[in-house]
Amino acid sequence: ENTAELRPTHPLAIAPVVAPAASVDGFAKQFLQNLNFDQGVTLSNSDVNDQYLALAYTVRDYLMARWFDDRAQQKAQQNKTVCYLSAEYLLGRQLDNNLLAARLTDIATEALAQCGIDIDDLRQVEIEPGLGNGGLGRLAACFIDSLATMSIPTIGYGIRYEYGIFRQAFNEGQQVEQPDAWLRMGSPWDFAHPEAAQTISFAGTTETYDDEGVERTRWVPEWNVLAVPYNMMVPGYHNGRVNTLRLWRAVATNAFDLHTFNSGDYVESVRAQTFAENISKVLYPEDSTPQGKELRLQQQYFFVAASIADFIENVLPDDFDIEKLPERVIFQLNDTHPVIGVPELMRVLVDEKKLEWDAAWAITQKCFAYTCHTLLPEALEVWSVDLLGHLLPRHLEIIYRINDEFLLEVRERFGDDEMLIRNMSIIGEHPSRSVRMAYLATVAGSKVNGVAELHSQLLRDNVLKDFATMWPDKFTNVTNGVTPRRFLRLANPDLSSLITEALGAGWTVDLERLRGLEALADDADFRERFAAVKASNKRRLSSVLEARGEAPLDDGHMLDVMIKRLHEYKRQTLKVLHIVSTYEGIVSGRLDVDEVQARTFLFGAKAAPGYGMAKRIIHLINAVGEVVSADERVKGKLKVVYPANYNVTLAERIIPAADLSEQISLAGKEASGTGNMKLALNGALTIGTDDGANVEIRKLVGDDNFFLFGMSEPEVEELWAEGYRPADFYQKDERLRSAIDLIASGAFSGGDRTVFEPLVSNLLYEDRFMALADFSTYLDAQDRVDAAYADQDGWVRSAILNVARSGYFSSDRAMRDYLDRIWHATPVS
Ligand code: Z57
Repeated sequence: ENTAELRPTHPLAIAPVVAPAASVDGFAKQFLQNLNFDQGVTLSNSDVNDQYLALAYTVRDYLMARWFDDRAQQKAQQNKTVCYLSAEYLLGRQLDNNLLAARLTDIATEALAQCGIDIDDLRQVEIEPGLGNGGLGRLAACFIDSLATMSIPTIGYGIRYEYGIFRQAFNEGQQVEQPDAWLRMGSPWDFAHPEAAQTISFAGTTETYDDEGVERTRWVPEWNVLAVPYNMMVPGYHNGRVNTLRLWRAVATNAFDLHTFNSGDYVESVRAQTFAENISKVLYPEDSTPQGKELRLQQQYFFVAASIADFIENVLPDDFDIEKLPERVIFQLNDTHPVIGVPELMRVLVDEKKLEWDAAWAITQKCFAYTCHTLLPEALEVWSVDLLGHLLPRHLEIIYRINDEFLLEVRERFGDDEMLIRNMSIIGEHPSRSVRMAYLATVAGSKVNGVAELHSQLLRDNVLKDFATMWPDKFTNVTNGVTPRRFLRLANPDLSSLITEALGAGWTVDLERLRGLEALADDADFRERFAAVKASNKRRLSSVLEARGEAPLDDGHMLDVMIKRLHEYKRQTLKVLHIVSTYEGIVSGRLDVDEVQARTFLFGAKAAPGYGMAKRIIHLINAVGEVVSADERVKGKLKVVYPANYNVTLAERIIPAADLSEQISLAGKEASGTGNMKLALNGALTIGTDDGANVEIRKLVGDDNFFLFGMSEPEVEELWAEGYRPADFYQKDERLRSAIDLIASGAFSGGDRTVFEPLVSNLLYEDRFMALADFSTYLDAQDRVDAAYADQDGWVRSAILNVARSGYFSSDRAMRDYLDRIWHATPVS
């Protein structure tokens, strides 16, 4: 940042920065001032967006002094800083979170009311920064919230995409994607710092040179781009701490490509600059299925190289001894997306700081730790050697050397087992030569963790087995968590009040205190109040849906929700088969409609734009919904609601209203899940497989308060090894046959049998995620759900116990685990 030493003489410039008065008048004054002097409008001329922006500026003003302090302290202190490296941060709306953190909600509400403004109207206009796809990006946002709340010096580093996750619309039941121009109405929560830009280079060649008798290598890049940081405040909850989220934006340098500039083609060279600026243009919309596109590798290197340089140059003191780097930083790799940071730090240490290779490698290994978020083989990122070597020639050389030395270590340890060497090599040879980023991260990292107990175990047993044999102590687990501030305190204010009334306010930062609710599960009066909160949350959701043009929710319906990315392994089709089967039961007379439990099935899911099967499943859900919801024979007992564009904002409304949480992935495929935690914490009961964090949720809430079904992971493996034939299940199970036949008959596609044929064939002949094998136990479990729901008292009791026993899933606990097991960083006072 600003390195020039300013010597102000005016007394006001020397005085410490102070926040505006924390009073209704102080707030109103600051708000009106911001409206006038920053938005440039009078109150009577302002529109709701002006007012929202002025309100955001006002909240910022209250946090600013703390932010200055914490950044100054960051530079001065001796503490270790957690640098969270993540290509995604799915933040959700900022206003309410920041008001809450700064204890300003009531003051702001009253101050605005005195100006004739309903703060709720302003809340509505905030466009959430959707800089992530799903679980992984949302996890990063929860983590930085918890770290700020725990006073851990943290910098979140990432990319300021100009377009976040696409906006989803439906056209005749099919997904269409629209660009998410989230910056269009202004971005009051971030601060550009062009003076702190980093120049990031690409391509070119490497050469050796004589450096006073020492042969060294240097990279001679071909083109470059400026990385301009945008800082966002990350306020802790009620602790005065304000950490920083630093997101990088790509801006063309004056001479981005020396060749075109020197050729005299001025217009072409200016046009070519847009090429550089494309780097931070758009978030890749694939969740778990990397595309291997060059632009994506550019994005990864762009933000990681800028972050490492920024930390070393701007956060560490000027005279810092680089050999002490591991005492001052841990770079946490959020999946493989930032793993190119490993050879980048090596390049900085060896080529620029001129350290010996071995010393540099020892430092690098201590500075990185790696979190793996998947088990799906197609999700494990690999980069073709050609592409990586073209874009980052020096980094490829460094990766080769890391691999050579690593494979020597393997030989020393295990002998010349050539198959083992092939299997463990960071460079894969089949189907083509590529860099296995998860292996690079595992070799380089001080620790490797999975995101739930089962997932971490499967990593050790399968995906990274040989590495776990070699370095058993490197592997650990940290079960994911979610922030109770956003997902309970803010999203569910009525339940929060009820809890605070019962237990006091401390639960917001000490979620295990929810245990105190256990005793109240047997209190009829408390159950009644708890049920009233759930009913009121459903009405609130109903009006949100109505405002989006959906039908209102019906009273007396169980709200059965499946909200997550659309992916075959998550098995939205299994949910559809349940709906179709129930519908088919009613119309065929197998089920007495008057005996059927009234349910609303609510889906929220985006599909990656290039994922054809996922898009077909969306179409099927909408098509089934239309037929089932409208069929008079169903007597309104089954409704399907699928609001478009599920995002964090909508999640905050759906989760508090949910009765039943669908967590039905094939065992061994969902690394953790975090929606499952949010729903349990808000008193939904889970119907789920023994997968990811479901295992831990069930263990904590108890079998009586959880509906388990389906094969276990070892059973899945066994059936798969035997040779899975989904058609056998179709033949054997009459309910399944009828449901699939109904879809195949064209009943949901206006009689056209071709529309869903690819989907039906896929189920019958492939069914990679074994929906048919788990169908019958799923239906049995749904019968148990219906029976349990019929006893409302018992259901509410279970719901309360779910809340009471979900305190473990706070991201504060997850952060404590990272701190103890991986980071060894400590809070600042
Ligand atoms: C993503 O959202 C997740 C894993 C990935 O490899 C990628 Br890429 C994106 C998700 C997992 O699917 C969830 O199971 C997990 O809860 C979440 O990451 C956070 O760990």
